[in-house]
Amino acid sequence: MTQPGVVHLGLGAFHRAHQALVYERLIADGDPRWGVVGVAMRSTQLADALASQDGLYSVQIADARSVRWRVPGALLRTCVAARERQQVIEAMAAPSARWITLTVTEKGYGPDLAALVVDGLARRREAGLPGVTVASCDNLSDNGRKLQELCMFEALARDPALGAWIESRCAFPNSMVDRIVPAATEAQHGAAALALGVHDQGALSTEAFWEWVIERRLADPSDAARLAGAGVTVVDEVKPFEDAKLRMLNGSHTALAMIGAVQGWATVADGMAIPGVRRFIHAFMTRVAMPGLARPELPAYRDALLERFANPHLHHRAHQIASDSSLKIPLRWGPALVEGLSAGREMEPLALACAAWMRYLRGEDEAGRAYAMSDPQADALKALARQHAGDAEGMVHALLSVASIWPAGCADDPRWAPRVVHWLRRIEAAGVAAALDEVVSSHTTP
Ligand code: CS2
Repeated sequence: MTQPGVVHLGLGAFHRAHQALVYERLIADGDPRWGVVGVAMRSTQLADALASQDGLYSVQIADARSVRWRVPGALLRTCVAARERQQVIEAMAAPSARWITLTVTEKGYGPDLAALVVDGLARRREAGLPGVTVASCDNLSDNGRKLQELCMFEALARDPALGAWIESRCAFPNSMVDRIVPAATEAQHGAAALALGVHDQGALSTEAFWEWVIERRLADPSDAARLAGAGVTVVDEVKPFEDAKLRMLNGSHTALAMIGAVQGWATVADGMAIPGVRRFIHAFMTRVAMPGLARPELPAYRDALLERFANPHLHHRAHQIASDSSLKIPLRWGPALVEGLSAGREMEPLALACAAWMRYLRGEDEAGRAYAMSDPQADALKALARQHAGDAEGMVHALLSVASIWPAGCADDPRWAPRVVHWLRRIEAAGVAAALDEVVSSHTTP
């Protein structure tokens, strides 16, 4: 009988098309301890829809080579943290619980999250239960350590003994997870109905590729071999993998999202079908993201990413990726910018992407169609862009001075700000497509 061994916080599409399949594989391999209690943080609709389907949903796995469907069975039950907080705490404090995993997005890492996790851990301690592995799986660098700090801060404020228990019994590994999973759409529900003959309100679509790299820092060290057996990479140091993913995949994604929103194409695959866009992303990865990365075989990693982005089965909307860009840019572009500046590297593709972000803040594409922005700072950023409309230098200075997004000093850095001004002017004068061609052809390989 499958046991609820994992409490997963963040029941979005990503978890259900990635980790839920790994847990299912572990169960299928004969270890029943990987059943999942799926916790939606706020939204009730999906959690209830999945509950009404006994936790079952379909995943279409498609790329150029094949189209397959899976119906993972690892999700045992669902609940909603905002509605059933007590149930979440009890799930974390159940004797069967061994792991807490999280995909709560960049903006989820605040005191509320820490309070929830620490409530669960405190209950385990009171009940004399063993510690658990608490694995952040969000696109943050050093995600395990960040979560650990957040939880330790909360625990120590409550009771030093609780802090000491968490420190000695629980493990917070860093981890990098990767699989492109677009948000579910009505169209995907329709595709599932056609292929499987069922009405599935949880239907998802993803690519064949997946990767999960986790630090060897687990509450139960014997889990390392189990995870490895299911295809997870267990390593001493996640950083090379995390850096490569954040800068190459996510960094390119954010660039694509900005360019796509401004040019008005709908999905990443639509953009990748335009030769100039594909050449630009190749240049962005090669010239901006790859220098300084330590993941082995970067050119092959880049080429595989270009193929993944071009996968026509994935209807991954540019505007979905563009959401929360003010939180994503510092993680995805910031480190390459800081390192590039200190190494004196040319970073024209990044300067262009940065200018495209500024153009994106106007809120309408090149054909004059308005779009909505989903970003906690949208109003303030749009106001800044509006205030400096028609004044590229003023706009670049104002926007690069937003300290929560850009590295200190870059608004006045003569190697950076004028390059962004240049590309913003080119975008305004000639359009994004022409600017992309210019940045690609201007470069002569050293
Ligand atoms: C994307 C990611 O929406 C986004 O910001 O860049 O969700 C990306 O698809 C995943 O990290 C891929 O593993």
